[in-house]
Amino acid sequence: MLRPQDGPTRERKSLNGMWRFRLDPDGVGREQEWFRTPLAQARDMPVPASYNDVLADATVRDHVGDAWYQTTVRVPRGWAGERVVLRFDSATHRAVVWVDDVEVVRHEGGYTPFEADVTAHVRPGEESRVTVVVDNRLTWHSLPPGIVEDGRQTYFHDFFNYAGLHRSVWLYSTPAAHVSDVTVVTGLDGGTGTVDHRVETVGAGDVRVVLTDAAGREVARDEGSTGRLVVEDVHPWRPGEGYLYDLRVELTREAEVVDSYTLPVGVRTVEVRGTQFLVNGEPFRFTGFGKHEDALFRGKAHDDVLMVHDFALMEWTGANSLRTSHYPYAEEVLDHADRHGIVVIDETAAVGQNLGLMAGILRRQFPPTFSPDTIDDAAREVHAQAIRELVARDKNHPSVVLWSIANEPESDTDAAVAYFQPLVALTRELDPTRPVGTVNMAFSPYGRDRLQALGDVVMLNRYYGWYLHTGDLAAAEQALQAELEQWATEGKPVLVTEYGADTLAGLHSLTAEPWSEEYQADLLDTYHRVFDRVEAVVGEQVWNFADFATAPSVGRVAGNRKGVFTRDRRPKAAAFALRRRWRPLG
Ligand code: BDP
Repeated sequence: MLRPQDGPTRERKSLNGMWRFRLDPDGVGREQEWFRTPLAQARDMPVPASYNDVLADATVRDHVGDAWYQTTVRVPRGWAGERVVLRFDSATHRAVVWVDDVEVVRHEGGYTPFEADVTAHVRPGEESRVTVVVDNRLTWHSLPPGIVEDGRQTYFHDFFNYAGLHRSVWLYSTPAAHVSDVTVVTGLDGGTGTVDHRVETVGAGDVRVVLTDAAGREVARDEGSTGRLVVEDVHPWRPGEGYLYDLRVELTREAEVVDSYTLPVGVRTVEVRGTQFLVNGEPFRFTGFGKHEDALFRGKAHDDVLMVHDFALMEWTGANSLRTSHYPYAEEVLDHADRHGIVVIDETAAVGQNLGLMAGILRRQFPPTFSPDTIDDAAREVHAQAIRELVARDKNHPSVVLWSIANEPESDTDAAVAYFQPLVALTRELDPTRPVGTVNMAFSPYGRDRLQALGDVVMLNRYYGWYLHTGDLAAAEQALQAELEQWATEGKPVLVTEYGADTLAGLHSLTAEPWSEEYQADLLDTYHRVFDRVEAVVGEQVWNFADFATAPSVGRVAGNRKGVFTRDRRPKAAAFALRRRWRPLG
């Protein structure tokens, strides 16, 4: 799915800014057709933002159900005769959209874009009313899953259920005949690069593709909707150096360029060979973090300032990678990673699919995780659609090297295998060029887990020294080493996608005291000693980059404190420890 862009044949108009906003606690707005009139009793709400923390109002923060957004937009006069599209970069967790009185699109899933061709419903030069109802309820059929009982929301993942319009909203134009999709797959053979392209179009015309280097010089061109461009003396994209070419895709009729779309392209390869993870044929070792889209006031809103700052802090630590735990991030993040050579593990919003674990944590009984009463075949189809949308959105990003289709699902039952087998197969079918896997949790260690066998890499979240052997790093070191040696026998690369300890910034201790800054740094050092002794370990991603908001719980102090930075991005001692390991030369 192509992002909107400005170009010779296309224009964008941002709908970001102040919208009108109203909660719908009784769920009557759809029936009363609130979209037909200016939203009554509305308050101001900035977009993009999670609505939860913007106002000083607990009913907004803890709202369960529908919330309404409304704005007006004047369609540029110059767009007469063009195709006009309304696009939401995300709406969490599901939405219905009206233009004036007409429903134009509905979408399930809070972290991927959706759009509607609204040409028939707008008039260039005139104003239109755009109304969106956003529903934040999590059910057995949503990703992530949850349950609503007596108006209260329970969920099974460890981050706050922020909702709203978290990302940009656009109105954009394209010509009626246009480029509707582009897929590139790149290859390297010595100093020669290849860019295979597949272009989809709507309407009559011929396709031409032109590849230019970062200096704007043309390096290859081709005619036709599929083909291979060959780049001599290629400048590859590589971790640490986000070199990008531009692929200009044109739809032409005779001498006229009807539509033009420019896609940044990084020429690189990814391959799993034995226990190695190869980028451009060379062993790659992941350092970095599991992150969250999370910040004060704005919740999960995308924000360029915060993004650039977070990448600067990651670079300061020496991180070369991140996992988009636990949902697809804003596309701006992937663009930035592309440009800066940061490697990304791209994850779906499948988190909390383990009711056995939650029974212990929430102290209540649950039916089996994967069953006709819980996560069933219909839920699996929602998951499949989320994978389709993720791959469709992110397939062309050189930074994305690995798909993670679930975090810590139940993984030791026949039902789990039956649920995941087709999803792994689907991911491979949609994208045969990237490895795929699921992330394993500690209660399904080697010998018990049955999902890692399905994936191309082993991904493990481990908390020895925190949830297990709390305060005893010597025992943690032994246990971690023993388990990693077992996983190494799988013959696949092993990535430790989470390890860490909750830490209250400013708490210091001479002894091995959990929650102190020294304990967090010592725990990371302990893990690193073990990683360096087990050759199959090719990835270390600390949990978490920064402290983040969660639902209230006795194990959380105003959120999860496993950040090596605080929520306002101040370093804890562990940040310096990581920098010493990942950037030994400063
Ligand atoms: C892991 C989860 C992650 C949690 C983390 C923790 O993958 O989302 O935040 O544990 O407990 O199980 O801090």
